Amino acid sequence: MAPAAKTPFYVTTAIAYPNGAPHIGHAYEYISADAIARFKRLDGFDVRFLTGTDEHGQKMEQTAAAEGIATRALADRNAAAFRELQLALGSSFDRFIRTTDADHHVASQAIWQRMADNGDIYLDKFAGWYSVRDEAFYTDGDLTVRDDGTRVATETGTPVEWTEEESYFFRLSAYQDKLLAHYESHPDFIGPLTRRNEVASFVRGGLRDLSISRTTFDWGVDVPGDDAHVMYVWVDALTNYLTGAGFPDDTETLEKYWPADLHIIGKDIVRFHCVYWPAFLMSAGIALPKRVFAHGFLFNKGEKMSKSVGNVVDPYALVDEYGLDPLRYFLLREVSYGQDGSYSHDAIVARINADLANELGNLAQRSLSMIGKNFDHVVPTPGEFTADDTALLARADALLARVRGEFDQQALHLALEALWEVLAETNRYISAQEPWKLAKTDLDRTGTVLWICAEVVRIVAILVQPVMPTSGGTLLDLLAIPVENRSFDAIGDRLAAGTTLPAPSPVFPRYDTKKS
Ligand code: ME8
Repeated sequence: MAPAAKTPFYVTTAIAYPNGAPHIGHAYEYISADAIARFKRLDGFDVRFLTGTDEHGQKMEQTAAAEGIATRALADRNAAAFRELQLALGSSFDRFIRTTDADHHVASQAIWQRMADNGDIYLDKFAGWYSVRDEAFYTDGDLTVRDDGTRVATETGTPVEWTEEESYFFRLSAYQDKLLAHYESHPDFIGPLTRRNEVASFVRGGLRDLSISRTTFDWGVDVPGDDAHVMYVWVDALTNYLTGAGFPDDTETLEKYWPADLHIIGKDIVRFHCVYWPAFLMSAGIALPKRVFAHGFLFNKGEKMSKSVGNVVDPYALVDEYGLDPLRYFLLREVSYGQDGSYSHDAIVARINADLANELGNLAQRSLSMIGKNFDHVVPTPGEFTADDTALLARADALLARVRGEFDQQALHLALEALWEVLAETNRYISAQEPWKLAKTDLDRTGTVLWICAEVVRIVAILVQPVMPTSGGTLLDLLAIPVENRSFDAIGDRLAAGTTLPAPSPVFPRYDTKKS
């Protein structure tokens, strides 16, 4: 029988503005989305993972002008930096899309044309406030007037400028009821719940038509049939998710991966993804993504990162200092995914030493070196199980379902918590069983205890791979698990007695605090 086709799973990140260097907030988003993509692959899905850069708009044009270089040159330089960072973070993306890619222009014009054909686009005059930093329009009610008379967007603190120009408008106002009905009938469309409630109450407050083209600059996608206009950057930016799934012409890819299963974004761009994007898609007659999940913001010791405060941390510096897998683990374990979180040297070191070096590293090292010493590096055959043995194994066996459930809700921190609860239990077990003493009196029982510990390490190592791909793999190497037996469908295969193991070496060194 031919193997059943895998179920597709299409996951995306936001595409970053490459007007500057990537920062730790971007790194956080990439690491979390990558963990989800890897999890789904290991769980048997046909994953497509899209990420990239959002290169059009006034902000890019102004930044390039300030640097005295061509906008294209700025985009090329920084898009490369974003791509490189992802590779350095171990991101397993399938495509790095740049909105300057030719197929993306085709896709953006195609969705525009469909919205126009549906009667949702009209030409009028725009007069209002625009924030270049946010690439967003604001009404008077969204603004705060400073003492010096300048206006800033209240939510983001960015300056706005008065703009008057001919513009195409999208009939967003016509979608209020349809959007509310969609949120109602698809309770999982927006996560976490707090974001869903915020969006719904914003939409209930009424929607104004949206200006979707500009004439005062030309760094963007041309509006079909009217070269005097380029699209508002968010129209083309959001469309990247469709381009990445083959829209409009690669129908085979499109049928497979669209609608997207999950858009991972930060909390500041929820409105664009949960109001504008679904309205554009409804207008164009295209299915809506199944879920949009907004993660929180990352702060440096509780403070917002900013160039003026001088606390912007280069993600490469963190990787160099702590190692990639420990950094990935820290960010996903320490911060409740969906909420804001903070990082600091002390918090990272605490996690490295307590969770990685002690709970996981020590357990593996102790069990494997005792197998080395007492069983000549050959996995012992377990004897009859006691009630404690059976209970511990049952907890480890229940992990896959539990961790899968948490990943399906994007509760990445709870998935890791579940793994570490079982590790803590296993450490209590090994302390209680005292195999180092048993080895002097009862080698059979010693073998059973060590087999159980090694078996728990195997299960946890398989499940931790999405978060720590390299270290998870090293642990599985130490257990001599063949590469083809490292996906989740192999979790139920027990550790094979009689297998010869390589000499163990520590996978998670302690962070030496004296070093810093
Ligand atoms: O918003 N902590 O690009 P961007 C966590 N081009 N996440 C953060 C963060 C922080 N301190 N700062 C930013 C854009 N982010 C648009 C997206 S999508 C069609 C277009 C997140 O470079 C932010 O929330 O400003 C967003 O998800 C991503 O980084 C890119 O932000």
